[in-house]
Amino acid sequence: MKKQRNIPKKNNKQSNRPAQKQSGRGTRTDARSAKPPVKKAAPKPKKPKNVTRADTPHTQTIQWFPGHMTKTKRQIEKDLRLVDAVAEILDARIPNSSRNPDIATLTAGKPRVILLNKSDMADKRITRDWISALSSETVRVIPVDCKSGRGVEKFVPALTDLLSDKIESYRKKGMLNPTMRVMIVGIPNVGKSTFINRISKKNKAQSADRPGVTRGNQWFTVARGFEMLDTPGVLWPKFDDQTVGERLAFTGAIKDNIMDIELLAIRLLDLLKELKTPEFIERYSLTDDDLTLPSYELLAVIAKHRGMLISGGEADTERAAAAVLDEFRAAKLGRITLEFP
Ligand SMILES: Nc1nc2c(ncn2[C@@H]2O[C@H](COP(=O)(O)OP(=O)(O)OP(=O)(O)O)[C@@H](O)[C@H]2O)c(=O)[nH]1
Ligand SMILES: [Mg+2]
Repeated sequence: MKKQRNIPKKNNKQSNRPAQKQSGRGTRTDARSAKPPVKKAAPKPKKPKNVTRADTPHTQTIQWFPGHMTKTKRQIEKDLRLVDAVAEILDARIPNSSRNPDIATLTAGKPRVILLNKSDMADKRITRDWISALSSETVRVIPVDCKSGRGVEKFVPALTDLLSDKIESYRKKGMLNPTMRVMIVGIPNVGKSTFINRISKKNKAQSADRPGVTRGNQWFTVARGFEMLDTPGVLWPKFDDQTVGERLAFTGAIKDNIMDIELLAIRLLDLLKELKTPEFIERYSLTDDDLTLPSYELLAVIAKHRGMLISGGEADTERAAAAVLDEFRAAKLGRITLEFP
């Protein structure tokens, strides 16, 4: 019978407990000097008044590595000894940027299945190229669409094949039906919990369309002989290449409210203008001339075409920015892959 259960209580408790303060109680001599300085949350970047987007650079530094991600990394490291394999979920639209280098290193010794998720929103041909590029003797690559379930059925056979030697050695030791444990890892919002729900045909793992939903490691029995560990999405402390941060932001792996959404949409429009997908052109009723405009002007055109205006009839570019991002994330502007192998 399929059921949900928690891992050895000790681990689970640790993963849900708020991080303990290293206050050094007993050794502290001066309470004031020992107190860490109160950190104010960084204010959301705002467009300065009387300065137009034409005058300002259109890039922003994107970084999102809250404390719970450090905690998750530690927990992943701890739980690795309990698992036989790792399923790394990548976003098929950005297979390179959605690969967390820290987690890849951390889990390097384990047999691995890579799931190229959200393949329903990616370019089919480029996904095929990625499958060839990422596959190897010890790594199986499967394109999946966890929203509809397409491709998910290939996971258990691929894993069984990958772990055949291990399963055989368990059987030789007298374990006729050994349980294989798999850790699911990936960046925030990539579809880890949705995958678990799909494969178990139950809706026990909490999922939603925003990054940072899962907050602790949790075990699920998903199929005969398989248990899976859902983990919270993890990023890394610094993106050396800011295009990586941007692509993660475009696809919804980074919390929107820490970014300037208008700047982000302008950068996305830089790409969409080049790609010129029919869906993009038709959806915003764009002319050839519109496509030659600087992206901050194009955003205003889109706002006007959509009737998004503020008092005085000016374009509401902030609303338009949110719409462009939402619609890109829902593949309403076409099946777009941003990275090639
Ligand atoms: N179109 C599409 N949407 C998907 C797919 N897989 C997941 N989603 C959606 O992506 C969103 C995020 O899914 P989750 O399963 O919560 O993602 P997660 O990786 O568990 O996220 P965190 O727990 O925040 O790290 C949800 O709205 C899902 O419906 C897919 O293959 N295609
Ligand atoms: Mg989740």
